[in-house]
Amino acid sequence: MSKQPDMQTETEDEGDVSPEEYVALSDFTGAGSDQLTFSCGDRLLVHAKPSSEWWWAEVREVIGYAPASYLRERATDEEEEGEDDACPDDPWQDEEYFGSYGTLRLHLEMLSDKSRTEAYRQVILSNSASLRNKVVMDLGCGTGIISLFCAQLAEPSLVYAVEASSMADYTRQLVKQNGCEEVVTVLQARAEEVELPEQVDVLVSEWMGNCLLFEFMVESVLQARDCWLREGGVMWPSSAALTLVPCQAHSYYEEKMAFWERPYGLDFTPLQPLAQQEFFTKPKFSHLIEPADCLATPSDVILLDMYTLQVKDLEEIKGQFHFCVDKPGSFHGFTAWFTVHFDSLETGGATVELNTGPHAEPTHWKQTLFMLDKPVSVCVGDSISGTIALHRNPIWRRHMTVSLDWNIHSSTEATENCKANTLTLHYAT
Ligand code: 6LC
Repeated sequence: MSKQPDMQTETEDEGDVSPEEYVALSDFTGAGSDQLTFSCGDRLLVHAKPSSEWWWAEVREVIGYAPASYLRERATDEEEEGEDDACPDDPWQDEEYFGSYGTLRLHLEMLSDKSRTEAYRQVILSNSASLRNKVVMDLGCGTGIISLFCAQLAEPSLVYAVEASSMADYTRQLVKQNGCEEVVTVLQARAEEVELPEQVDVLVSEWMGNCLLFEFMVESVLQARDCWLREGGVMWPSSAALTLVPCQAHSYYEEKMAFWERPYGLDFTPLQPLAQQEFFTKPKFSHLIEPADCLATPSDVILLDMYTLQVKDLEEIKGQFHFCVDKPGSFHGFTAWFTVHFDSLETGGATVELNTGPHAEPTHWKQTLFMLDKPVSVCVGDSISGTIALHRNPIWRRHMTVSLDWNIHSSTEATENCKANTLTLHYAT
């Protein structure tokens, strides 16, 4: 373990602590002058680890921040010779991932989320007639709530409840306890490896992560669709949208950045660049934005069609935005959230929606906040346009980097920010 940089004196920094050697697992292009750009296989010297996501490192005598998840510790020369691939043992981190779903904490959080759970219940209820005699697969069933709704509110012929974690043992008991064992079959397996005796009419799953895609459980759903969904079968959810809005975030900015201006009457502003790197270069996942902090009308930037989306499409997903500021204020960042839609099994039947945005009931996903380096004051009529790109981490398959590239055009010449301001920000997860 290296020492935390904030515990070092300057002399220690230069003398005692020798940098650690790391190897780049993949290419990375830095955004802005304080992030490094490097190629797969490059050797980096890591000088400090100010946060778990971004390290202060050196490559070819250039110093800057590098995303920790792109680096692996360099083995000794002898070990290095024997290694020909840089892949970690488990890029999906399945042991840790399914381990956490083997305990109750996350299931309690998901089941306590009324908007989420009621949305799935509503989907089953409003399609109960059409679900009669249908075969359903519930992918990642957890405690089996969706399968139990199917069995109790409709009359499917069978529900295959697939769950990879050890929770599956309990799910089997819950199915029995609620008298649904004739209809619901619990299979403890990764969906990618499960063998079903037949194809299914409906593939239902609650796969959405923070900022929609984090965890990338959606890949398992797409693979199951291609293997097990019959021609003309239904996907629930059927589509998903990621929505973005430019916003104010006064209290978060105060808490993490303005704090350093005059704590206890002292000037701590030299710490602000560190604060920026530590707090603002990763998304803040558990943000709840007030509708009043939206500076423009939110806009859908990415739309996913669950029937046509392919696993390879997940590597890089891009969207565009063009916002017209309708409220003067401090532009602190962008907030993102998602909405999913469930098509009806009946033609012309009503669609069910699960919306995780600020105008709907809060969910356990909350919203995701991406902070800018510095706030920009904006006026009514200014326009903020740009692109968003979700880059799946080439090594750690459940992670992604979000890049926002934006510029502001001021509506009034008088505004100090009237020049176009283009900036790309990378947020690593
Ligand atoms: C749902 C996660 C549940 O789905 C959790 O119980 C986890 O163990 C299970 N799960 C995830 N991926 C798979 C898979 N490939 N095969 C079988 N079970 C799986 C909530 N998480 C999100 N909505 N993100």
